[in-house]
Amino acid sequence: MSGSTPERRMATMAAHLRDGEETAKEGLIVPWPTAGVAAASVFEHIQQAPEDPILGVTVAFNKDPSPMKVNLGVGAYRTEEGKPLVLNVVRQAEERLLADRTQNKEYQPITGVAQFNKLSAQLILGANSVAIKENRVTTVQALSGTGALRVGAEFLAKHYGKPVIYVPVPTWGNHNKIFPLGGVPVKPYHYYDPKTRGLDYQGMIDDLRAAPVGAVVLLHACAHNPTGVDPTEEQWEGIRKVIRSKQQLPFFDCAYQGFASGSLDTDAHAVRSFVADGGECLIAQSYAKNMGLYGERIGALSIVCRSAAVASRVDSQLKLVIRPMYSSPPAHGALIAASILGDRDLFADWTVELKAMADRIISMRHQLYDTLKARGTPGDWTHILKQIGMFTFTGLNPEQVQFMTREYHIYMTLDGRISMAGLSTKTIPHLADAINATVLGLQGQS
Ligand code: PGU
Repeated sequence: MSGSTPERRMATMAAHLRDGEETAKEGLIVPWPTAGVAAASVFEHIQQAPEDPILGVTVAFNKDPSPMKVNLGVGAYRTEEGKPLVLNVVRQAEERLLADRTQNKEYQPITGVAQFNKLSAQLILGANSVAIKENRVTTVQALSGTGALRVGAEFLAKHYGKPVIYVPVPTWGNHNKIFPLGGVPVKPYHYYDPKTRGLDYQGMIDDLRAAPVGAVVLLHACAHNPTGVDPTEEQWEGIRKVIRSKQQLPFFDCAYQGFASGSLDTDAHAVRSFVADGGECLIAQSYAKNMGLYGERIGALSIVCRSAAVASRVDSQLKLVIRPMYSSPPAHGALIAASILGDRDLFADWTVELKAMADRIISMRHQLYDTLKARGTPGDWTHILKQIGMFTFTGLNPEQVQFMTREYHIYMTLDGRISMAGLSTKTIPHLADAINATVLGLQGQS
């Protein structure tokens, strides 16, 4: 009893403190991690990972001190001067946002900026879309195209009975990683025919017919990456019929709306034809390329459903996918995109700037083709003219690519893809020299 007087308690505390000091002095408390045990990192076993096949090209490019180097790896638009481009409409939208003192930095809802979602669905499906009018479309803001695909994958893994996705061969390499990590295994379907450097339409149709009923099918909405080969409208019709007859679920990856033809509506044709038949589909949209908002990470995932009631339930479940992944998306890119999409004048100016980017890419195709012809480079290079969108799938093999990088400081992905948007009138002769040399020099060795 007497032990609990305030004096005694103070004395006991002081003794504890002294004990602690003594213990430290005697070296019994030793700062971690030098305490007797081996000082190896708990991460010692970790292997150096390889660079990303696409983004790693930029890493290698940045390290090269050569003044003649050209980066044709990443699909990012460059001006004639080889500089990244910030669209005028984006600058204007940002100025408006900056001047608007009602803007704050609050959290966005889990599904993002509502106005942005509404306008994104309209952009891809059309302002008069019946599905939108019937409230059958649910749209969530996403971390650009990649984020939209990832959220879509996890949603399918959780809620769709046939979580397997068929992807074209070849396809954007990240598809093969995003879907399995999101819980949806990937299977291939024939797409590109190296012999014709065009679409293997029959191979594709046969594979889709052989794929299970209900399988998910990944389709590049336009400007197929990496091949630049798209089905014709007639072929899309054939593809649509097979997919619908087998009750398969189309998942459109739409990263290049406006870049293929220069027209937003023309490039939305395939998606709209699938929505017009009343069936369901998923659509991943990106504003990286068509608004040049690469680093803002702004995109959207839309799921077109049979009824408004289903769409509303789907929306509620998408929130449960997003909340534990990143809680809610960043506001800035969505506000820029919504300002442009929602303003008649900015929208009109955007279409002009977008067309100018698409036209410059097309003119690069002609210039490269003409320059190779003028050099007398062996081979048929008409695919440079025929393929569309940001990329040309040259047909050059990995040894030829490595030769061009080593000898000419031209950086591109090993599959022989070049980003036409990275070329300029100044750099085309250099690229043509490199292609000419590699075709002449290494011919017969591959
Ligand atoms: N889908 C396709 C078909 C793409 O080509 C890309 C970008 C994306 C989605 C993802 O774009 P977001 O930036 O997430 O909206 N592909 C480019 C960019 C570099 C990369 O690999 O991410 C490319 O060079 O292939």
